[in-house]
Amino acid sequence: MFEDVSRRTFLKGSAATAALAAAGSLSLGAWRAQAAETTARGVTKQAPSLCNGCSSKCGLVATTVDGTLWTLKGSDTHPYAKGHICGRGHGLAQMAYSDERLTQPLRRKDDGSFEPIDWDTAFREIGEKTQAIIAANGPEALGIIQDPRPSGKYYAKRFMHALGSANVYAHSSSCNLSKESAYTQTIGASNYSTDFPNAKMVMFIGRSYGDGIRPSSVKSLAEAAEAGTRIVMVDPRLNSSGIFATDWVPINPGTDLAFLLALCNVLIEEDLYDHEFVEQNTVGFEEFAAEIKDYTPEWAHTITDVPAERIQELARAMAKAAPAASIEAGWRAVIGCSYKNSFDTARAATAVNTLLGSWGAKGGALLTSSPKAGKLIDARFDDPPKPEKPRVGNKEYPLALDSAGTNLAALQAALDGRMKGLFFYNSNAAKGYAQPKTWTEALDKCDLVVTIDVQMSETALQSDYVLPEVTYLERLELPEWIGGKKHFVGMRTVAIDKVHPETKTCDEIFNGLAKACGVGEYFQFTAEDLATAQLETVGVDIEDMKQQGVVELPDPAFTYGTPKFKTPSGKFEFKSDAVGAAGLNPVIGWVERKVTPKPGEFAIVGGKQSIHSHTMTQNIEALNAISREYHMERVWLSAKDAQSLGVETGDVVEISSSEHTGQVEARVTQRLKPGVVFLPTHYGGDSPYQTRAYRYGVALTDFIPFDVEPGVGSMMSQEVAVTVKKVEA
Ligand SMILES: Nc1nc2c(c(=O)[nH]1)N[C@H]1C(S)=C(S)[C@@H](COP(=O)(O)OP(=O)(O)OC[C@H]3O[C@@H](n4cnc5c(=O)[nH]c(N)nc54)[C@H](O)[C@@H]3O)O[C@H]1N2
Ligand SMILES: Nc1nc2c(c(=O)[nH]1)N[C@H]1C(S)=C(S)[C@@H](COP(=O)(O)OP(=O)(O)OC[C@H]3O[C@@H](n4cnc5c(=O)[nH]c(N)nc54)[C@H](O)[C@@H]3O)O[C@H]1N2
Ligand code: SF4
Ligand SMILES: [Mo]
Repeated sequence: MFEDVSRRTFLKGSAATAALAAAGSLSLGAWRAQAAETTARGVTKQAPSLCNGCSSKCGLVATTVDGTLWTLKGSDTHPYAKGHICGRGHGLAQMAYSDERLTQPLRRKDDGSFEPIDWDTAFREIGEKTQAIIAANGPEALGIIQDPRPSGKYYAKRFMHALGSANVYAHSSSCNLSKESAYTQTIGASNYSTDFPNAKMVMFIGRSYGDGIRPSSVKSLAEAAEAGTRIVMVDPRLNSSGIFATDWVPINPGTDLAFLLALCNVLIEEDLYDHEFVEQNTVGFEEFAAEIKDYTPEWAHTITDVPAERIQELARAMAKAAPAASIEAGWRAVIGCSYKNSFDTARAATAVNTLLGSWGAKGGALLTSSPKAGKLIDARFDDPPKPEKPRVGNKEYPLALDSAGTNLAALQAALDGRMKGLFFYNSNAAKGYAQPKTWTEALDKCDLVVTIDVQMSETALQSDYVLPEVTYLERLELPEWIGGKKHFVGMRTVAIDKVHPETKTCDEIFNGLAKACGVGEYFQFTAEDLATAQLETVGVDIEDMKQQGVVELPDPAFTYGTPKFKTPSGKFEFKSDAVGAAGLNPVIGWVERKVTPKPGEFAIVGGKQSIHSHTMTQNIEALNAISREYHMERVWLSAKDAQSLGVETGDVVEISSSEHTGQVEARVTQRLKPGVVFLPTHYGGDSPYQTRAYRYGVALTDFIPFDVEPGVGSMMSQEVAVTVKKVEA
């Protein structure tokens, strides 16, 4: 429950969010004086919400003074926040008050500029154009792409299905699609977690809790390090989780699959694997063992540049620590969407865990369950009929996780004229999901492009209509169901007063669009109506939810022990018929990355920075200012390569690929493997409406040729080689 807070609580609040109310920078003394004055003057309130800074959607509590945001604090009860939100979570709150927000609907003119229009006109024109596309090409010529948000994922799907189209896509092809698709084939679940409190050894394959932050993950890693757990980071770069690691294993980018197969080779050839687990719980072991016979540590060394003895030592140590040893599940980078072999790299990671017998073991790799709402009785919430035709892309990319699909299939369909109308919700696909030039070409060919956003993103910039949503702190959304060892439900409530009168909430926008498109009968309720009904099914009163923000649901009674693998065989699948049917090797085995840098070229890898999210935060005033202060946009070069190129920190270098040439300052470091350059992924904006982000730094997506991972549909975000040279001053 949130009672009104005292002045003391304010003084404990974060300086980052205080900067929202206090324009410009203040000394602590001046800020305290202003805090005291403001709180004495106004009415203070607290309300819970969920951060929108990334897919973690951490719980938070917003404190307002007279309806304006004053401070944010991480929710104590939210399982990902555990009392904290990260720097992005604080900074993102500035979005509500940004001077560069979208404040009214816009229509693009022939010359590419935008003119404000009213909502009725926007809805009417979009409705007419949508209906014209359906009449001429059928509903399958329409699609929607969204980065799943609690209300967004529900309304996007309902809207498309009501129109008769199955073309609903998440952002995943540029995030975790290969991983989630691979795990679905091997373990029958799209993700798993590490039992950190009991683990003896954990290996990270290109995943950094210290950069790609979730507060609870950072906490569990720090505690494991404190407890003496052996923590191995396999990464061409010593990432910011390095302070918690016992081992850094620098590796050639895109070769992790060879490393993992060699670990398996040692475990099998030296007979260090868990025979009982393998016999009782797996299929295809014989074929797998035959497949990897030649993938010796010596073989892997020639590909990965990791010494054979190091691979042997790591495999033996994992076996010794088993079953309290595992490969951590990863997220994006190498197993998520980066290479032609990302899918098999992810499969191989789960194979290691299987040989160690760590599934369901204390200290091992855990499969947990998730809660969901029960069946709703009210007929208003009944689903629209299932669309007749399957989603575009299902045939070409049959391994893509069903709940995500691959938006790149929609892009390909737009290029060849099958897709005529695209909607985007909370998604900057045109800058983040594949080569931007290819997106531009595809969007140019569409008859209708509609983007629902809060700022003028690169995708909005290329849309016919731009619809402004209120920011996350200004809206109530559908409940967010959170799984794990315990179950929770969280929710956004209206935490701050609406800032711009002509902005609307997600449900208002989709209800308006649906009505204009002639399918309003499926949208006869508000998000609050539906949230109330969904919460009732689990015995939670929405008024309690509005107070608490996060509620723990009945204990799912998690127990250790071999989990049920929801695969076709009911077992771990070293060999999968579905993978074979998709044209890939049914058995987990070696696949080479598509592009291997030649002598004189560099591999380029990207990665998160703790204070930014994707493209969304680059224009946030406070976060952009921090980036500029610390030159965070710089490309990393290893000391060895810098020396041979004659480059020092602060020098401008030119990076060139087959697709793009860009200039940026260099940061020379010992924390990177020679032959590799590292580019933070949050820079190089192309929207002139975002003046702070515009052309500040360079973007990795610009350098990547458009291509799609076979069978799976990921963007292969690092399949390119670059050259680097110093730009003489
Ligand atoms: N600060 C911040 N945190 C975030 C997000 C954010 O945008 N910003 N987004 C959230 C989301 S949606 C995601 S998907 C996660 C992503 O979380 P991560 O997957 O951890 O993110 P990345 O930074 O892309 O990659 C992690 C590491 O992989 C390394 N790497 C790159 N290529 C290779 C390779 O070929 N092999 C190996 N072994 N390592 C490689 C990089 O050097 C980097 O240190 O972060 C989440 N948290
Ligand atoms: N260049 C680049 N591309 C990337 C990444 C990267 O770091 N850099 N990361 C990759 C990863 S891991 C992922 S998960 C994806 C993420 O993909 P996206 O979710 O598309 O992430 P963003 O690029 O941040 O774009 C989010 C868009 O949503 C808008 N937005 C923010 N808040 C709201 C809101 O409340 N309502 C609405 N309607 N819109 C809102 C933002 O203004 C922005 O235009 O991107 C991938 N692609
Ligand atoms: S990890 Fe940070 S940005 Fe992501 S939801 Fe949590 S607080 Fe927000
Ligand atoms: Mo992501």
